[in-house]
This record gives sequence, structure tokens and C-alpha cells, in this order.
Amino acid sequence: MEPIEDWRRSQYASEITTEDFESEVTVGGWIQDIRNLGGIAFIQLRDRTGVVQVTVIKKEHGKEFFKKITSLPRETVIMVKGKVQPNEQVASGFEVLPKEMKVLGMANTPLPLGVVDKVDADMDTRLDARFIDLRKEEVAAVFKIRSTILSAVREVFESEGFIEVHTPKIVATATEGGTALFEASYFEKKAYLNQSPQLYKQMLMATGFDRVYEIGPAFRAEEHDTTRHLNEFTSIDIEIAFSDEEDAMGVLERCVYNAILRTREKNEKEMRILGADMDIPALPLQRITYSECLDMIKEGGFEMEWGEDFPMEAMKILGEKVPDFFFITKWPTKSKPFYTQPYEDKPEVCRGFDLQYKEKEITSGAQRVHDVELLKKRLEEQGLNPSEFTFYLDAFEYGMPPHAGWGLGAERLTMILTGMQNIRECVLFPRDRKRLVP
Ligand code: AMO
Repeated sequence: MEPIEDWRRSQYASEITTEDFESEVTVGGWIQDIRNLGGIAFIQLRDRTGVVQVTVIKKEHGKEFFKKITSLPRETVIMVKGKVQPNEQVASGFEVLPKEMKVLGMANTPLPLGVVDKVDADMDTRLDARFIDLRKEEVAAVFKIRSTILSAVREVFESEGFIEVHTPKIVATATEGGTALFEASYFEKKAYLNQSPQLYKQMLMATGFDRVYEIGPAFRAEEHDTTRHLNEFTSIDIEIAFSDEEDAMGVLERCVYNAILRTREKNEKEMRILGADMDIPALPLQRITYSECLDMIKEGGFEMEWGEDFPMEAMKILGEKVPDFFFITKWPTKSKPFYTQPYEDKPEVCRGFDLQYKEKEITSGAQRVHDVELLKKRLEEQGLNPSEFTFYLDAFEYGMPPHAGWGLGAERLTMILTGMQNIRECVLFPRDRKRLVP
């Protein structure tokens, strides 16, 4: 292995243009393939943007150099300085004729996973060797789109006057129901990993910050092993003061709109690789009430009572009837968490909403209860003990404005924009029922 010294890339593979013809470039990456024809060898050198062909000619470059480069195992990391030469027979229209090479990182053989193999490896094999799996362009494409989605969402927050915050992930109480909590030991006390920044983002509404957002991990100890659930996911959360659920829905639809717009602008190549396509939705997105959804579900032949959450079977019917993004509004109060504000004139219905894409839920949100007496009552109604929530309830005692907000799963939105069917495809190192490494 050689030291890198002052060698740096002059450009990535896809940045080489006709303007570089006949001049010298420095490229670096992983040897994807070597085709050795005896007197001439073609090396496919891959970086994060694509592949460049390095052509080595025994007569020209010398026997020793030829042998050194062609005997390197696949996926070894090298850098090459050389001249760019036009060549119509190469897909990119050029090749690099090497002058010098550095071997920077040798690859062992055999590889735990092929990068360009035709055979599909199963999910577990792929995740076990995720660092290699992520070298595949179709796998990396998902994370390039995920990065665009997150920056597009931040762009909306920045332009709408939000303050970015970070709330604790080691906490003392549940927010979204006690059963799905991971326990941790915290010196002599028992602690939990936070399921959602819910209580903290609400407490921040008592500070005058007014508009906050947080993008961070959320932990759910859910036992079920599905293609939609992770035990650790990235939650995009907002909370806005002096507002109701309509204001919160407005921010959300602008986030979704901008995420799709930016993905279409910046990730045309990745969308093509994935065969994904997503039209920019017209705003405002449709708002359909819970009761209207229930009617559609019944029309679709599924019987259920008013008041229950929709099971997957019901969601599928709904997703077929509304094959797009849509909000479900005006939920039964008892089906939503304690912090959801009931309608003043019809308390059995609340100001909670979900954002759906077909049958998939991607966001929950609501206007919140900000009257502390009602909040205590709602906690009790849901079988919770207000005395365990003192730290939270205190924030409502000394001037709390009306507020609303939501939580959007970054992986769920990425699934939709990339067309992935399994949420594990949208997280680098998934945590699920069976997986804690890598
Ligand atoms: P909720 O529990 O519905 O609401 O979560 C909000 C969103 O987070 C995502 N999500 C998940 N993603 C992957 N795996 C999971 N196990 C998982 N659980 C949830 C989904 C979901 O829509 N405090 C409220 C939000 C709020 O009202 O502000 C909450 O956490 O995309």
C-alpha cells in the first residue's frame, strides 16, 4: 500500500468532458473490473459518480506496470494520473492512459458481496456487507435522493423562519404509548430511548421560539417485523405556536412539494437508475375526513366501526380509491394520542391529521391541547398518570400559546420518492427486530 501524499482527484469520473481531451487528470476509486487481453487491459475504475476506463498497453506502459495493475484484485482502491484520450468504442467516449498509479487500499478475495454481479443477493447478505452493498449505484442512488429530500425540507424550514433544535433522546417517560419503549439504565435510574420529540417540542412552544424543527433519531421497540417499520428511524418534526392544524398541514405539504421538486431537479440520474417517477403534486393536497374515508372503505367492502384506527386492509382500499398524497383529517379523539386537541364544539372528533401516500402513512400531526386542565383529563382518559408528566405539564402553567405540529418519517418519504418496497432500503444500517449490527 502506498501513501497518498499530495495526490488528489482532479475530478470525478462523470466530470471529465471533451475539454479534458489530451490533458492530464487524476482519478481515484475502486477497481470494478479488469479485462486483460494480454497486450492490453481495460480497467473499470468506479467513483461515486460513475466509471472511467483506464486503458493499459503493455508495450507502452512497460511489462512491470502492466503486471502490477492487472494483478490487483477487484474492489482495490487506486489513484491514477494519466492522459484523457477520446475513444469512440468506450461508452463514455474516452479513456485514461495511465502515467502513474498508487495502490491505496487492497481488497481481499473473495468479496463478501459482488458489486456488479448479475445475481441478486438477499437482503441479509446485503445488509451484512452493507459497506460493499452501498457501492452499487442503485443502492447509493436511494441515499443521494434521501439527502436531497432532507435538504429540501430544511430549505422550507429555513425560508419559513424555523429554528433548528435538538431535544434529548434519553428520557424518563413515554410519549407515544408505553409498550413500544426501549429501556436503558441511567446510573441508579431507569431511562428510555425517546419515541418522538413530542413532549419537548411542545414545551419549546412555551419559550417564544414559536417555530422549531428537529431532524433526529426516534426509537420504537415495536416487535413487528414489517417492510414499513424500523426500530430506529429518522423523524422530521416541527411545532409551531399561535397556529392550528391547518397551518401545520400547510408547512407539511410545502415540504413534500419541495422534496419532490428538488429530487426531480437534482436526481434525474438516480431516478432513472431506480426507474422511479413522481409527479409534483398540486397544492393544496386533498383533505378527506376520517368519516369520508370510512364511507369509502365500506363501499370497498370492508366493515369497521367509527372510532377505530384503519387496519392495513382498510388502508389498501383507501389507497386504491385515492392513489396520491392526501390528508386524513377530523379523526375520532379516542384514536389519537392524549395531546391531540378535540374540536371545541364536538369533542369526540379531534384536530389530528395523517398524511398518506396511497395506503402508506407518512406523517401524523395535530393541533395540540394547550389547556393544562384538559391535558390532564386527556392523560387520565388514556390510562396515563399525570404525575409522571409533571415536567411537561409545568410548561403549560405559565403562558402556553395554542400550537400545532407533526412528525414525518424520513425513511417513509424516501420510500415513496424512490419507489422502494422495503423501508430497510432507505436507511444505511437498519435496526429491526433481528438486526443490531452492522
Ligand atoms: P407517529 O407515531 O405517527 O407520530 O410517527 C410519525 C411518523 O414517523 C414515522 N414512523 C416510523 N417510521 C419507521 N418505522 C417506525 N417504526 C415508525 N413509527 C413512526 C411515520 C409516522 O407517520 N409525535 C407524533 C407526531 C406529531 O404529532 O408531531 C408521532 O410520533 O412516518
